[in-house]
Amino acid sequence: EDSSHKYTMVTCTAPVNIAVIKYWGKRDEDLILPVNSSLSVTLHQDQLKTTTTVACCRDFVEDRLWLNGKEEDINQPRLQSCLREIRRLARKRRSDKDSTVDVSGLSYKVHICSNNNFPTAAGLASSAAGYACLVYTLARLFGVEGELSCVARQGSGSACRSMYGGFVQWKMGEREDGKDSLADQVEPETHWPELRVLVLVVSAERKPVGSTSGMQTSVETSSLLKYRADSVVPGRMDEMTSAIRRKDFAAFAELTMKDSNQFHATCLDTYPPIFYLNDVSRRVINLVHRYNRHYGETRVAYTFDAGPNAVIYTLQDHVSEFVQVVCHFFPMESNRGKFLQGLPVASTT
Ligand code: 2P0
Repeated sequence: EDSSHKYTMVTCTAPVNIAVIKYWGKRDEDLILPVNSSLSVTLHQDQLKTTTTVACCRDFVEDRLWLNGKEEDINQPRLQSCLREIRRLARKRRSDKDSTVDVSGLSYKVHICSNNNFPTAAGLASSAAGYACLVYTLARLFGVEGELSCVARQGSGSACRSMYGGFVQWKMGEREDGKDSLADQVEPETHWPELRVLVLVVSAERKPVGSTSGMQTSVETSSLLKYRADSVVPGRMDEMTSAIRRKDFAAFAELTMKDSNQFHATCLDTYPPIFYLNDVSRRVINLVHRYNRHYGETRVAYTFDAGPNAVIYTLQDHVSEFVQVVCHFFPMESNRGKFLQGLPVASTT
């Protein structure tokens, strides 16, 4: 039998995470070190996710990558960082363990195939799930275990948070080498089973200003961003952690909305300004506040990332009513019966 054609293949999935305390701004562009800590909720595995298959084979002549079926440039620096880091950890582990172990497989080239079940680059955290999945899958293929959020972070900042389920914080860290800029779980996915996430797809188009260049301009030009990072986020991280631990929805929701609003305010304070929200986004914001005011309590929260799509946090009991309200105020044909694997998705364009 010709053994040269043998290949090893691993497939993994990683879910999207939606930040409730936003990451915006880096203090180190290469290592991807943030100017503030952030906190997010990782969605359930079978909702918005990336699926990645990595194969390695002695016959492969170069590393290659396909994203949603289309071949992409493998020489992107962040992709190279992740590949290099995982291979380095794999070598280290094998040489620590048993120097006689065959390490030839480590020099094999890999073919990576990655698919999202949601629109890429529409502000739906596709790079977070993508890099988390890539790093995790490569680690499985090469037999690497342990702390990997540090590697995922070097692919995309928000990716480090998708390495864990449930409620996850990314601690900004203090070190220059980034070794303490890691994600860790605040509470597991089982902690707050009534919590629900709704994604209102306002637009599935690519965003005009990418997160990486957007936050770079914000760091350079926005004094509000500096104020936010130094004086607002540290307190909010503590308050948010406490609200989550207590399962205090009103406190969680209010902090989430305020932090989203401050993030978009820093975008507006950036020069030239960055606009991620559109008229539909703003109508959703008003609708949420009117809905909460109607009940005299905070039942629903919105949050927006680097795009116009609204992410809604609410509790199980209020999902169907709020979906009805959204469908009433956004009466589009495409809204009807459009559910993404149990996750209600209201498409408004
Ligand atoms: C977040 N966002 O905390 C924030 C809120 C967008 C708005 O993390 O340059 O794609 O790859 O580190 O992680 C988007 O930024 O940026 C992001 P890079 P990333 O989810």
